[in-house]
Amino acid sequence: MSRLRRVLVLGIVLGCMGGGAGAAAPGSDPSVVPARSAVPGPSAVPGPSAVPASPGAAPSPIASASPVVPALLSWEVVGSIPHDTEAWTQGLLIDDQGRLWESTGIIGATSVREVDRATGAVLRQAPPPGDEYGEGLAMVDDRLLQITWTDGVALEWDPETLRVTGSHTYEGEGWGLCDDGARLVMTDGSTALTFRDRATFEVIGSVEVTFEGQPVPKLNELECVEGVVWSNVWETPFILRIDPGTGVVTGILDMRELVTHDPAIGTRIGWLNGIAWDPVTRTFLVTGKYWPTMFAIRVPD
Ligand SMILES: [Ca+2]
Repeated sequence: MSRLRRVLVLGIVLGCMGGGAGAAAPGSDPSVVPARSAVPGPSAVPGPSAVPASPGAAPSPIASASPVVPALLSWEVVGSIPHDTEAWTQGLLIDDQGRLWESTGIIGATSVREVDRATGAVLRQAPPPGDEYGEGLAMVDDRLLQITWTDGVALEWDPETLRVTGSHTYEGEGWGLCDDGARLVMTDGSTALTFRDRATFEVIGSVEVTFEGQPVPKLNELECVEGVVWSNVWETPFILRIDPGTGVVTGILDMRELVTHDPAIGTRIGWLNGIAWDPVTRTFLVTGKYWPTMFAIRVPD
């Protein structure tokens, strides 16, 4: 295994398991601060320093079978727009009318908002009906569906009025959500992609996601693109390309360069979250929690 591949494997499979989803920033009070609002410093970003000097010191991430080796995907920045640095980004999508939608989290700061694709300005936004903690967002036909972290409710929003018009309940946590046109794909902080009925939100299946044979925890914001699922991984600067039929990670976008691209990124938090696919330009729009910038990214086929 090359040095770079070892960095990525450790970062994805091992490094991101180290802090725990409930790890709070030093000095913070986890009883007060929501666990996922913890703000780790930039030094926590997995990097070359995470590689043990001695190869023998590293736990072997290789499974006994012959796992698929994910491709290290190339990417380039082809544009950027400002991003609201008060937005704890949980969901990002571009609908079939070309509108950009974002879901933000944190109790009291949760919203569903339409964002101007040219300027990054928030055009419209609305809070949830209660103190829900917003998470992933999907456009299902003519409604926006926003899941919540531990509230056990998926809110249905009318995108024209930005009013909540219905809801579904579910067991467990809600993290990321996308609609592949036939079913919803959801994450809950575990290693699973859960598939749900688009109309009833009932569970219709699931698959465990593996990176070189190892389960990947903390799968986060999602994007369904042409039969493939792209996923952020909480507390990492990586995006995974997942085959939803097998759960196998087939590719990885190493976006550490983006985290350090703008000095403002990382002053509050460096973690990447938010992926929106634009089928017209065939580019992704990506950002992070509290990031000052959204980047348009082209990933060659
Ligand atoms: Ca998305």
